[in-house]
Amino acid sequence: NAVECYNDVSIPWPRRAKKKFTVAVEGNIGCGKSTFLNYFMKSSNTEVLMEPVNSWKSVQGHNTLELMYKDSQRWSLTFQSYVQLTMLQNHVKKQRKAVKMMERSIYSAKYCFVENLYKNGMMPGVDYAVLSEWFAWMQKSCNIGVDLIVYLRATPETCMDRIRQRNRKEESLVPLEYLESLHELHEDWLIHQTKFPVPAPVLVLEADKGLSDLQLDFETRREEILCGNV
Ligand code: DCP
Repeated sequence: NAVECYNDVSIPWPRRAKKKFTVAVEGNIGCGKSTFLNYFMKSSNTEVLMEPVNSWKSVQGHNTLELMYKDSQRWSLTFQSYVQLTMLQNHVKKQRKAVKMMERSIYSAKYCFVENLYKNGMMPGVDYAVLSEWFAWMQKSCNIGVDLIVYLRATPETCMDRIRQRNRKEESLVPLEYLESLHELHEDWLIHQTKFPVPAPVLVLEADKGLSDLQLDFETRREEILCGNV
């Protein structure tokens, strides 16, 4: 199958590259996913699906991201159900190139973000139950497979600095504790692998580094990232 073929280094690269491969790029808010994706966007065999954050800010004129941060009890379900829809659209989107790279996935939306909101009392139990039912159904019924997860692992403090620097108005209300809680959920899911199923092998990149050092890592690990030889 496609994954085995990508892992089989005895097959010459151009032939391996003809098989389809999906990479999900995960990590906390502000960890540098966009930088990573912009870097790999230059590879001719790779198509990049950036997170549809702009569409979340304008759903028929409604800024659902802002609503969620302003009153999470009221608007988390609205926001996260729209995130789930746009993620699903990206998962099932027809892949034209050998490698499809996605910013986040339907998995981190559920296992990290929805879980965080619920566990910290920002999402009512009934909303969590409805999202969970949808998620379980989509897992059974839709093609949401991922072949590799790249985890950009940064400390919550680094993420906070980067969020402040980029100054996205909706995120002015994000406290450090929110990032700490999200960090723990990413760690539980992708490093300790105790809490939720991990849908693919995980490649970890330490993302506290400065941009030029990080780009060196991107280059060194390029073959693993694009071929799945973790
Ligand atoms: N978000 C959320 N729930 C999700 C997905 C995202 O609440 N299921 C929020 C968190 C951020 C915003 O949406 O406020 C953008 O999320 P990302 O962390 O995915 O994207 P960034 O642009 O912050 O990524 P990076 O800085 O790593 O490039």
